[in-house]
Amino acid sequence: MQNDTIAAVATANGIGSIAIIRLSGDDALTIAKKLSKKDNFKNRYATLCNIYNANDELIDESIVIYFQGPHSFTAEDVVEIQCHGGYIVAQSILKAALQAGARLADAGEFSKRAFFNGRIDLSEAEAIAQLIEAKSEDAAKILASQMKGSLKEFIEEVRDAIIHILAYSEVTIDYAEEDLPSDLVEQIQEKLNKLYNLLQRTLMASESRAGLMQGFRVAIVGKPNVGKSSLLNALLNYNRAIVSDIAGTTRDTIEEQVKIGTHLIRIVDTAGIREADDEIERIGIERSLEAIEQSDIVIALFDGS
Ligand SMILES: Nc1nc2c(ncn2[C@@H]2O[C@H](COP(=O)(O)OP(=O)(O)OP(=O)(O)O)[C@@H](O)[C@H]2O)c(=O)[nH]1
Ligand SMILES: [Mg+2]
Repeated sequence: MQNDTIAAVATANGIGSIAIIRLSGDDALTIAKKLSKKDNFKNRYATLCNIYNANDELIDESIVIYFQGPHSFTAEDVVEIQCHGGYIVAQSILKAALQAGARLADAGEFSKRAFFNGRIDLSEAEAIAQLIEAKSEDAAKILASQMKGSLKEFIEEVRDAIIHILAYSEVTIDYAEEDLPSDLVEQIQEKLNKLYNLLQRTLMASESRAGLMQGFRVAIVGKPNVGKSSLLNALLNYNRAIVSDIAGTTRDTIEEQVKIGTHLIRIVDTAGIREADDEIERIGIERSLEAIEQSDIVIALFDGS
């Protein structure tokens, strides 16, 4: 059933000042009324409510906002319950909402409904999904503009250009006998070339942005004892990896995230590369070589002493 009412915790798991439980569908308001024992919700107004579970026990004091469809994210009736942050409270309210008739939303189901109800197109839905996971401020800026329709506009422009070219081509076929401009085929060729170059440039720009979007992966590699783990620890500002003057200390790859400037970087410390007799160390060295293959940037360290 398309219009059953879905519910989910919209905020990340963990401790925070608030958490949000979101409901969307025909029964969203009815469920909110049941949980709060209030029935005076005004469209787009924040209402302070006590929220109760199915046994009539108080779960939390929360702010409830009702967005009447179609003027909501999904274009359906939507209710957002802003409760105090923390895993237990949000999960208890979600459970109460499910007991009151909602169904647990699938991953991405709110955006899916927004898409099927014509609130957003696919490029915008994709931008929302990626914006949440943006790994740099620059990526977030690009995705925010995509969410507001910049990619959609670009695709529409390309589509219009293709339709234009198609119309020119059909004229040359349908009215071949007529007195058409002699350079019509050249005109079509020129338009096609322009479009081809534009798409090629866009594709290249999109590929060069991949690191920006997904976060750059940086591997620190070198011989044993050159200070790879020391560099990782210095970048992270805490002693994540064991450092010692014994060559071959790091056996396995160690991956961590670190924010450098406006970028979130995945940084990988690796086992020092040498001819190793030890089987475990050999496997570690193979992983170092794999890390080189999989990284966008490789920092090769050498002992300068
Ligand atoms: N003098 C000096 N010693 C350093 C420097 N960086 C690291 N060391 C020392 O060099 C030794 C090896 O450092 P690690 O960071 O464990 O070296 P690694 O490259 O991770 O070594 P493996 O894990 O065995 O491959 C330790 O005793 C460090 O204290 C540096 O810049 N100068
Ligand atoms: Mg090391």
